[in-house]
Amino acid sequence: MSEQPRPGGTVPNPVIPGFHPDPSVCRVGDDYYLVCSSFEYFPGIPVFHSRDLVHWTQIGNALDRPSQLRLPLDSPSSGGIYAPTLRHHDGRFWLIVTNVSGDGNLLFTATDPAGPWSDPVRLAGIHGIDPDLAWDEDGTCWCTVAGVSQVGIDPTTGETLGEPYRIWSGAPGAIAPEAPHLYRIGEYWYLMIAEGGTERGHAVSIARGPSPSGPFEPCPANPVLTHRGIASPVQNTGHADLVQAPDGSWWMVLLAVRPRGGTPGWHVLGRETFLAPVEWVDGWPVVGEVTTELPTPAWPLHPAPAVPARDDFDRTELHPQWISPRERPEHLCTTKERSGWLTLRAAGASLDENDAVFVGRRQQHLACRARTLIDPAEGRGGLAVRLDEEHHYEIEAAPGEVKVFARIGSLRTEVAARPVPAAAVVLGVDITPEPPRGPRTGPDVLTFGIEEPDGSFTALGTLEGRYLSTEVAGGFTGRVIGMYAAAGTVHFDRFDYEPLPLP
Ligand code: 6LW
Repeated sequence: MSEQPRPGGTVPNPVIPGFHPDPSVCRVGDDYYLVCSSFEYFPGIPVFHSRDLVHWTQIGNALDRPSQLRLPLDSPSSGGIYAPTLRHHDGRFWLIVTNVSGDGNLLFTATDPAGPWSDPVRLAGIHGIDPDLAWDEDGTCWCTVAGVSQVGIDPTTGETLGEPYRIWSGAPGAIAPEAPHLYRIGEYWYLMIAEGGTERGHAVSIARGPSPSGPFEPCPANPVLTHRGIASPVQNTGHADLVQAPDGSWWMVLLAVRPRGGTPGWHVLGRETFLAPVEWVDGWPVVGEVTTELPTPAWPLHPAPAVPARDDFDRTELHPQWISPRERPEHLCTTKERSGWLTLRAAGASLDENDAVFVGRRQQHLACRARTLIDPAEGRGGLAVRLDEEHHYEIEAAPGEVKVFARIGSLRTEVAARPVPAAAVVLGVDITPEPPRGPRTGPDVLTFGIEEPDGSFTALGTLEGRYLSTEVAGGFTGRVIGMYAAAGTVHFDRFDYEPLPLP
């Protein structure tokens, strides 16, 4: 289905909402592909497809086998998979990424970006994060990492062809020169990086030179993008990649956050993928405004088929949106045991544990609601909003009882308890903006409750959203909403996720 562009209209930005940071993009013909970081979650590296740069459909996860993604039980949340680069070269897709929880830099290839992706080639000689791949005119493959340093590699064996050396470090004194991407554009090689750290000081800078290794001359207008100190609903802009559309126009994908509330502002959806137009002036990129709306591009739009609000668990394979911390063995998580239901079997005793059995999807809207029908006859489990092991809220069902729990840092507390008939029960959460109450207003509130047989919602406990924000919890991810097992075996008949209107 295609839609004619609306001249002068806008489309929503972020183009991929929710915890989808460190975007890397490439185009093959009329098709764009994009990947993001996935940290402690399995499967890893969501892969998206688009025909218009605006509407993106998740077509898989690049790392969907344990042989590709090892996340040991003791690996911390916000460890794991950082900052992939996706490129198309020589008829193949190439994906290079760091697993900071043990395996280091890894290279994967595929002929179809939806998968299957190869097993990893290890790059034992490359030690930085945020690896980039670029091929020069002679066919040499250059790997550039945060710092910023570079070395030639043999991408088929992972061997380094020499010693890595420093090529540019961005603004003198700036922290965290990272996220390098190298491009041949016109007569120059361009090296684009992020700097200033992934928080409010985040920025994108660029330099150019005569060869992939420089010497590099910084852009006089650096940083070419930053929202430091700028009044905008979109903050932390950085970690970007460039792509050219078939009509010759240039575009940037980047990460940014949407903080809300009073001071200091809290963001709860993690770092999201935004799109911005780019013009070239005197051989340097000038980035258009990054805000919550984007001028409609000058080509027909191809709206992606919406992910249905309800997952009935009627297919034997889970939709690629579903992710789990560290691993998801079939004996603990399956749709094959009870037809039309997701069955979870407890390992860890609660979401505080690294081996907790949890299957969730990213929260992608500032206001939304989730419902799930759980049969707890053989165990205990529920519906949770998770940031990490130390920051999560949940509503939990056991036969005849429902409880609401909050874990904030080292504190764990039971918020509410209520007897219910010993039968399947619909658990729910409504996430809505916190009503204004001055400078300390938080981002949102989460109301947990149960759906009664007549469809009405009985609230059992309301909790402040700020404690499930990155500004409180730290780390690199965002909220994930889903189902878990805490004891025995629990079955889920369906999961509903719907955006709610913002006031
Ligand atoms: C990533 C780095 C960054 O490796 O955060 O914002 C790190 N940029 O480039 C984790 O996403």
